[in-house]
Amino acid sequence: MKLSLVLSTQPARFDAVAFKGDLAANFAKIAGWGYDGVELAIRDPRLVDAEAIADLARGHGLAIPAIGTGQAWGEEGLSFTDPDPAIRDAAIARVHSHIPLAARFEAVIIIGLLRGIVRPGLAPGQAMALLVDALRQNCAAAAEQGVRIALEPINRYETTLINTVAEGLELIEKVGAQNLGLLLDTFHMNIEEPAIEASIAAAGDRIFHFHVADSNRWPPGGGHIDFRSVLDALFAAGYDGFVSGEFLPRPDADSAAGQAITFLRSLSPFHD
Ligand code: LER
Ligand code: MN
Repeated sequence: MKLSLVLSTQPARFDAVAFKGDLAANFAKIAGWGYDGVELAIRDPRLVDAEAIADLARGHGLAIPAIGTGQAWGEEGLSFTDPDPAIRDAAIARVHSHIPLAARFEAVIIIGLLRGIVRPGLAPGQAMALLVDALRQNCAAAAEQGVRIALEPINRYETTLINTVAEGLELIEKVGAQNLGLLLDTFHMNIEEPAIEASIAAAGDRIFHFHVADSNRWPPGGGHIDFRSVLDALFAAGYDGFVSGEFLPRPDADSAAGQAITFLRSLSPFHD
């Protein structure tokens, strides 16, 4: 099992990213715990030094399996479904600007809250049409550089658009792009899916990336999700990508990262 941890390249409000800021120190720590990769949360690629990141990744033997884009929503309010076309265009352009970096690191681009939340003044059907249109544009541009895009079903308390795996798969059908798949996150799945394992099986080879946090968004092992059963289902579905930790820094970031890898590796005789 290849494990990674979410790391933000800039300070950010989103609290389930345990590591923010000082990139060099965080890469060293993440490698030191024994993780195999770093998932980067990047608000704007113009703010990062790609060479420095490549050097750090190479120096520590860490892969960069995924790039998260949600901070452009959280910090700047960009979204695919904003009633203002200028904001929608800026969101689409922002994703386009991640493509060269994703191609360089062979990372998937994550679409989480950048899809937005249906705003007053926009009917749900209109929001869905805007989302389909934005994803078609992003997927076409990404395909030219061999990059894949992973849309994350997110629980109902954070967005009104695409809460479940079934809705995600329906959206993929509508978009009709081979390089569009899903990022499944056990925290959201625990809230929205009838049975996590069955939904993983339904998503099958459309699972492009995987986030782990426990039922309370604490590190795996801190809540009541049966991770052995969930990981069994994930690997039975043929998934061979990274299992990426995105959890609250409880009791603190370092302890959470250490506990997560110890717990997940304790399952690894079944998932090596
Ligand atoms: C991001 O990966 C995520 O899981 C969301 O909860 C962001 O709000
Ligand atoms: Mn997530």
